[in-house]
Amino acid sequence: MTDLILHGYWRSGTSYRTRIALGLKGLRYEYRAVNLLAGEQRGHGYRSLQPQGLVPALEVDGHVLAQSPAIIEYLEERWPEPALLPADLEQRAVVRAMAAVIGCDVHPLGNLRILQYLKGELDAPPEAVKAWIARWIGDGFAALEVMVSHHGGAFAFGDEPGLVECYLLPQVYAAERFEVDITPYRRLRAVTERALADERIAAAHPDRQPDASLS
Ligand SMILES: N[C@@H](CCC(=O)N[C@@H](CS)C(=O)NCC(=O)O)C(=O)O
Repeated sequence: MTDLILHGYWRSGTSYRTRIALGLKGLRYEYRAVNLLAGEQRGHGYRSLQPQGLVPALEVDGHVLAQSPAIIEYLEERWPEPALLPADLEQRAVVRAMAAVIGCDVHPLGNLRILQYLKGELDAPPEAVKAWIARWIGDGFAALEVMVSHHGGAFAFGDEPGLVECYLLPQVYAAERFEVDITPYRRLRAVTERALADERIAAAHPDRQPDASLS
């Protein structure tokens, strides 16, 4: 029996995406909350696990894995079934590209430390920060909506939930949290709703985490 410990934070998009991947794989894990608002991620204890001071980190049989894309790829390679990626090589590249729209080009721009920098060091007013968040989510979602129209079925790619849902759902959650209008993205909303009806995915939702009361 593999010993898995996930260090994460309920509202963190990268923790949420890792929880979805673990859930889709049917893997049980111990959850250890890192309170980002209290700055626990920057403390010596957590940094000794993840030198960047970012969640998530996954301990697997005593090995510490960092960076959610690397963690999710590890899960896919170690536990190939059920698969998060399609078997076909070109299709795998498409799925990775769809995930990267969020993982590389949207999520990093709305991260806690980026927003803290805009508000603090650049003294950006709240409406400017809100516009910043909406701008990058809007750009990414508009592109992903097109990609889903090309490759989607019941889910973002084909008819089963997989890697794209791991990335998409947390970003939709963040968009709603920051009051970004997502009504134009009909397909993304439909995929999200369908995915949340799957208990393996629903159990990963921020509101269902033990640290959900921390704000
Ligand atoms: N590329 C990293 C990003 C991790 C990341 O940005 N984590 C955020 C939460 S979603 C975090 O720990 N933020 C803490 C901070 O900004 O101080 C990954 O995918 O794991």
